[in-house]
Amino acid sequence: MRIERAELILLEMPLKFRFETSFGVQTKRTVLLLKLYGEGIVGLGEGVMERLPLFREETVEGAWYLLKEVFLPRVLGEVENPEALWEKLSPFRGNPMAKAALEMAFQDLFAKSLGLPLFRLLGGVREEVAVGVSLGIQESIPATLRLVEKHLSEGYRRIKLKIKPGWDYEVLKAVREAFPEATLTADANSAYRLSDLPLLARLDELGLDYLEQPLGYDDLLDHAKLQARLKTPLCLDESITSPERARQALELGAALVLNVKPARLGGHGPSRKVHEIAQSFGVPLWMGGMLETGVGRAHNLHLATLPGFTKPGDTSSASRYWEEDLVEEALEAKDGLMPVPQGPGIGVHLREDLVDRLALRREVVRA
Ligand code: OSB
Ligand code: MG
Repeated sequence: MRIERAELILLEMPLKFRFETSFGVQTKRTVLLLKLYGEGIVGLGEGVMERLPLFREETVEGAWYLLKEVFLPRVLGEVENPEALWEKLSPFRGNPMAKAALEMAFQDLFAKSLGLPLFRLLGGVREEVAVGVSLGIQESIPATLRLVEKHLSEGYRRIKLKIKPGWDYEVLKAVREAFPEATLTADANSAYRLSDLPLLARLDELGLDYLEQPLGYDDLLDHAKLQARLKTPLCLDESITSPERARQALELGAALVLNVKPARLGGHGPSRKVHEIAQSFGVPLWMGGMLETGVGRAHNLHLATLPGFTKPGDTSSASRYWEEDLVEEALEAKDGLMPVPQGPGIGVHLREDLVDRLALRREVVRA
């Protein structure tokens, strides 16, 4: 299966909720969609980089440039399987989000060419994925309690609250007191320093399942120092950008849990390596999210069927995020379980009418 042609599409999707984190407020997603064509089949990928480098360093414009001018010209008409694609991309350093958009679209195309659902190719072992929700910073504690109650009653299996300095211990304590049995976690998106140890140590009394990325977005060492002082397991997200970084994090003791986002790791291939490394350390995984449309979320669900994903992920129902999703299939959780779309590849189909309506820019690249 060779890629004959590619199309890059930039579009904007309004979010149904205001999503506040320690690094900013999001009210819409900027989506870089990638379509790969070969033998009459289409493979789909989604970039999760944003306009501004507030989560990691990559940006939409940087990824657009790299895909159009560097990565696509090297793989179009050239590569026949995912291994050959990694080989072509391997000289280029970093930029895992841009590489992932291409790698994941190609994995979809490749699985479709074999007539297999992607999870079969990846080594998945289940057909549904346990999920929780990631809730942004709210205007008050009562508003947070109402939101947590709503999502627990919808069946979500874990509540993750975004925290930042000044919005941490009190809100988590209130939620813990109101819902003593809930599986509760907190995600700081790098808002703290090691010198915040006194505050972070107080979180130990709240029975969090884990604390996600409290320190620097690229840090391992300080997380290891912090983990040595906390009972609460640390989970790394931003800091894990490759299998090597995952191995180093686990060797250092910088985390006891990992958040896997294939779009942050360079795609499904590198994510499977992270899975293997985590298994060898006995470290549990869960599937993260970047507010993806149905394209990226379908990819995430397929990967989350691997055996090491033992904690509930962030792939919650499409109807939480969007009035209209980019795909025809409704990706909805029932009882906190997301069915994995069946059918070849990622098993979802683009709503071309909606893409046409929302597209801000499109570009075709040929072999
Ligand atoms: O840190 O996990 C994160 C969304 C955008 C950027 C970073 C993160 C998130 C989320 C939301 O937590 C996960 C989702 O619902 O897709
Ligand atoms: Mg996170």
